[in-house]
Amino acid sequence: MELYLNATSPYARLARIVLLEKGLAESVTLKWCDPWADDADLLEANPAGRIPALVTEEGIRLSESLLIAVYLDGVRPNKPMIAQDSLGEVLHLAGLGQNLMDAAFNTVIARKHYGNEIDVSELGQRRTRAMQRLLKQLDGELGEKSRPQPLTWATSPPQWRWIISPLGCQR
Ligand SMILES: N[C@@H](CCC(=O)N[C@@H](CS)C(=O)NCC(=O)O)C(=O)O
Repeated sequence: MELYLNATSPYARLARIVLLEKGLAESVTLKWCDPWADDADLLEANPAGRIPALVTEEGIRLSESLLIAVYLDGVRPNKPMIAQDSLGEVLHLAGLGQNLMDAAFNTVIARKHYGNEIDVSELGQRRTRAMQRLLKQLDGELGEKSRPQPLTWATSPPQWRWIISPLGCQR
């Protein structure tokens, strides 16, 4: 398989985490690219020019991080990460997380292209309100007790540090 990615995309990171968790790291060639530079190979894999994009062993081209995650979770003989009886609940939480990621990512990209003042535009304010609601909802649903330990540079296994370092986690 081939995975198109870069070092900073939260969406590509999601796909790579599933690869690692599923024990599929050895089965995939990582294709580092710049999605903003109309990379020809990436456009072949995903005409939208966005990462992550996955080309399967059969040559099927997949896009969209959650769809890629669902595909990878089904790859055999490795055990699925999501138990069938909790699928609905897991996808519900994944959807909230994905919406949060979209709002945060679009905020960053809009600032990069139009300056920080874009935050006070109607769309900028909508994204801010969406992030506030999503964080509140996730906090409420996950609760203090079930929340995993915060992932920091010190507490994370070395092989995960490349993932958290671009997130600005403490070193
Ligand atoms: N909904 C997509 C979002 C993917 C996405 O926006 N990727 C960004 C990198 S973080 C990208 O490739 N942007 C390039 C572009 O939009 O042209 C997913 O979940 O995979």
